[in-house]
Amino acid sequence: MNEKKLRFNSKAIHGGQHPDKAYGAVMPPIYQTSTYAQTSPGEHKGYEYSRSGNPTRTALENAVASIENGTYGMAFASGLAAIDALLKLLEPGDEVISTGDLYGGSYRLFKKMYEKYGIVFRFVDMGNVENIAEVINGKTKMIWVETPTNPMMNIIDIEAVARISKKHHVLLAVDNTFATPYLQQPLELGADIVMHSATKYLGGHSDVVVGALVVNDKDLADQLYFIQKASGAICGPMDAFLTLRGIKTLHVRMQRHCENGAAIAEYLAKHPKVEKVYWPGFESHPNHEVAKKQMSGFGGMISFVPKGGSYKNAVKIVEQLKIFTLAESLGGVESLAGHPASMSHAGIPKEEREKSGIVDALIRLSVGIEDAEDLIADLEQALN
Ligand code: P1T
Repeated sequence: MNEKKLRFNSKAIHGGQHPDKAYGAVMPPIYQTSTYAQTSPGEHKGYEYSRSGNPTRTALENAVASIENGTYGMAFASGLAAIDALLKLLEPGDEVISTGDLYGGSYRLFKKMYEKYGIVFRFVDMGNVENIAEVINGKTKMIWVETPTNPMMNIIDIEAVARISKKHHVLLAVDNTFATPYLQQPLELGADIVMHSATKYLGGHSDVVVGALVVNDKDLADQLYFIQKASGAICGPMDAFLTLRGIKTLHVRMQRHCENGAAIAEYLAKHPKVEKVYWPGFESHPNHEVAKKQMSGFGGMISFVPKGGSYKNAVKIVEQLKIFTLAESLGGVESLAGHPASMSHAGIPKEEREKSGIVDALIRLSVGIEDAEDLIADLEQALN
């Protein structure tokens, strides 16, 4: 089977997968082991210690690489552990240009952890890629793009950023958590690295915390495998198994997330008690044309501001929801609601947060795959 030729849905199920060598198990066994017998020092069947490699993790790493149309995959203990590994490619004095609006935990990792090691982060509004040219310089080593952004749903033109990164010989890394490879494949658009919080749509069932990286370049992959082994923030075998099981239904789940997302975005946009809805599927979205070009659908993430909204008012609405669960995270089969200012983005100072539109009244929805009518009825009672 020439895997590269498979279409997405087939890859989600078969990509990088082979029946287990021992008994032909169709799903890779959960190799819950730290170590592997050697017949002589250094002589073994491919695995020596589970920090450097584990067959269940390999199965997940191959699957993620396959669905991202990449060559090398690495799985980590969390999305942030994956970003942390990536940042370890850098040296003191190096600079990173990042999207201004991004997951609060990524921002916190950049500012609170890596700035003290001498890495400089420059946050720019990449809705207009020209803004990158203003800050790029000889010390820039990486461009960090999150698209759609969390939680403002801004869309960044990956191909346009890739032209800039290639011209200046800097790495382009794309956090593909919100879109997933079902909707958007950054490596095909010129990115060097794709990152995932696999905790979200890839896992899909809110039962694991896992991160992943995918690259095509062998040297870059070797450096990242070295960091993965040397720093050790690896994904365990049970979590690898669960994430792999999630990936096998990614395409069918994403289809429904997109349908329900569209229904709810349109419902909210017409609601008299709603001030503003952020969703890239609207023609009025400032980068709708870019979203149409680089994504095959608009996903299930939506943010909105209630009319006359305040912190108190937003909190009251999310407390009233019955089917949407008020919780951190996103991308599972069940619908979740969040209040970015006090939850996912509390790690960003209020002033910075508000510059990118994360006002106190903003509510973020991760639309699940329940019946859209039930979700709409739930929003209706909460808004009223
Ligand atoms: O939670 P973790 O698996 O470590 O992934 C971090 C991360 C990275 N990138 C994006 C775009 C994310 O949304 C996240 C995690 N986000 C949440 C927990 C949240 O509620 O937004």
